[in-house]
Amino acid sequence: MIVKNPKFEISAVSKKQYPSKGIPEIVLAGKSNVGKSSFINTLINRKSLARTSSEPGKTRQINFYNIDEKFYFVDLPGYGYSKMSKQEQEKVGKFIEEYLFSRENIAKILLLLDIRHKPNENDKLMYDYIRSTKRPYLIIANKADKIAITKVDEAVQEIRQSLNLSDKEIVLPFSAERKIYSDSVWKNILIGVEKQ
Ligand SMILES: Nc1nc2c(ncn2[C@@H]2O[C@H](COP(=O)(O)OP(=O)(O)OP(=O)(O)O)[C@@H](O)[C@H]2O)c(=O)[nH]1
Ligand SMILES: [Mg+2]
Repeated sequence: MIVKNPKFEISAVSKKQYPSKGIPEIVLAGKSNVGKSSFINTLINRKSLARTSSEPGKTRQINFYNIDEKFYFVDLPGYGYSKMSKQEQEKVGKFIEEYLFSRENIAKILLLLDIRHKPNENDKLMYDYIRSTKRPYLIIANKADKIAITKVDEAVQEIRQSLNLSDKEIVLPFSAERKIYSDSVWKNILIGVEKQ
C-alpha cells in the first residue's frame, strides 16, 4: 500500500483518551526493543514518525498513528524492560491489558518477535493473552536482516514449534531495517482492515 498522509494522532493511557473515529486498529505488541515502532516507520516509509531508540523502553504510552484515515497503527509499549520500576511496569501492563481486552476497534494484533531467538516466557504469556482476546492476530519474526537469508525458513519453523502453532496460524519474516518481505506483511494487514 502507498501511504500518503500518515499522522501521529494521540497518546493514550486510559480509555477516555482513545480516538473516537471508529476506524480499524492494527496493534503492535512485543517485547521492548524488538522493533515495533520501527515496523510502523518502515511500512509507511517515514524515517521517524514513530519514535524509536536503540535503548529499550522508548514507547511508554499507547500511540495511535492515523494511516490516511483508513486505519490506525497502534504502537504499544514493550514488555520485559527491566529498567522500568516494578510499579511503572504494573501500570503500563494494566493499561495495555485494558486496551487489548476492551477495544472494539481492534482489527488485528501483530505480535513481534526477534527472528534470532526462541520466544521467551514473556512472549509466550503475550501470545496466550492475545489468543484469549479472540481477535485476529499475526506473528511477525522481525530483524530478519540479522540472519542469513537461507536460514529464515528454519528460524520461522523454530518459532512455530516453540509456540506450538497450528497450520492456520501465520508467522511472517520481516526486517524493519531493510524493508524486506513487506509485501506479504502489507497484504495480511489490509485483509484485517477490510474485514473489520
Ligand atoms: N537490524 C535490525 N534492527 C532493527 C530492526 N527493527 C528495529 N531495529 C532496531 O532495534 C532498536 C529498537 O527499535 P524500536 O522500534 O525502538 O523498538 P520497540 O519495539 O518500539 O521498543 P520499545 O518502544 O522499547 O517497546 C532500534 O535500534 C532499531 O533500529 C530490524 O528489522 N533489523
Ligand atoms: Mg517503541
